[in-house]
Amino acid sequence: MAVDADVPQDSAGLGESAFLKACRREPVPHTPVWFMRQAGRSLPEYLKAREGVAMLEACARPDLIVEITMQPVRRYAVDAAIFFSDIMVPLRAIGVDLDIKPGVGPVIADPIRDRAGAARLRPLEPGDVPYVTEAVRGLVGELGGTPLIGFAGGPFTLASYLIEGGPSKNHDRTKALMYGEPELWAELMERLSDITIGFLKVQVAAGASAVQVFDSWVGAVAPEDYRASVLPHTSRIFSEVGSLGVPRIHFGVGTGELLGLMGEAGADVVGVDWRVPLDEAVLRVGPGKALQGNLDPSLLFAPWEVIERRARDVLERGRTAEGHVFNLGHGVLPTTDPDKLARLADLVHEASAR
Ligand code: 1CP
Repeated sequence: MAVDADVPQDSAGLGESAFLKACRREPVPHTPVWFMRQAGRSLPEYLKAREGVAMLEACARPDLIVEITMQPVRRYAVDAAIFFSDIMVPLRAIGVDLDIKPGVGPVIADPIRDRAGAARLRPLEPGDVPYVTEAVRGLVGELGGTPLIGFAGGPFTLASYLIEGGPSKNHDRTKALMYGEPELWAELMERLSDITIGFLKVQVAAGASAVQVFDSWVGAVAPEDYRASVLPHTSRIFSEVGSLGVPRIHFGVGTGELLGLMGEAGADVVGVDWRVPLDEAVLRVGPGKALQGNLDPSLLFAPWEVIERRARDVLERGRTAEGHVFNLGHGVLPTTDPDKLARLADLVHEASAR
């Protein structure tokens, strides 16, 4: 049979992975599991790899990206790897003056609050992030049959860092701009969406098997404002990324009241934090979607019996979804014991084996 040069050959058997099958709502041998922020400060080997290397510098070094992405895959029986980078990396790559400060997070030198600021946000080209392409290619070779998830920030969350100038509790300047200057807001969201689309395309072109959009802080917005001021942009992101043919995951924190709208945005999988039980989330998101989640990350500090009981409950409720990817409801907290995560990944596999 002739081989179409444009169709990637799946020699590693990725199409058979439980993670990709669950994203596509196909039958799985067991519920797949991975952990948001599975690489990072909870791992001693991560702290060692990062010694004397600033966060943004690490994100620009293919050798470190590959090593740090692989660390949790070596430790845990996870069904997917997540590319080690940060949502701010593409913004830095197009020239925004920002840093990721230890113990703080992203800090912007000159916050963006007007037209001239927005105009600085040009689209991302593959040539802006050659280290991402190189690292993804290297990872795909090392990972074999384990899929690699590429990711980018959602437009509201990126806008919040750029407008506030750093991490924010209430996102008040961001929402003031959204309410008060709708045209400038729309322009900002357009430009950030283009950057997100560009960053996801680079990762998929280099071999990532799925993508996740982290609109982590969008839960700060009321449903009617989400519909008017965020959804059109997120919908465009998922529509443009849809042509790449990989599953698309959409995640935010505190989004219980937005789950239906997030379902409408067009991703294949909707991430759910720990505040809404998965069987209730199924009803809110609506048909035709897989769900990802949703054990409270703080549960990892409870005795094992409690973790086990709650993880089994998540699996049970997840059975009502058309597809379920087990995860935490948000990222692994830095003081989490890695041995508990290892045990949790094993438990998910054992307890869900079909
Ligand atoms: O020095 C360090 O170790 C810095 C800590 C750190 C790490 C390990 C930051 C700074 N970013 C990251 C990596 C990272 N960031 C990953 C890959 C790791 C993995 O999942 O295995 C991912 C997916 C992100 C994405 C990210 N960055 C998000 C969305 C995910 C989420 O947790 O909601 C957000 C909001 C950021 C911003 C950011 N970068 C770093 C921090 C501490 C923060 C949050 C700051 C805040 O509270 O606002």
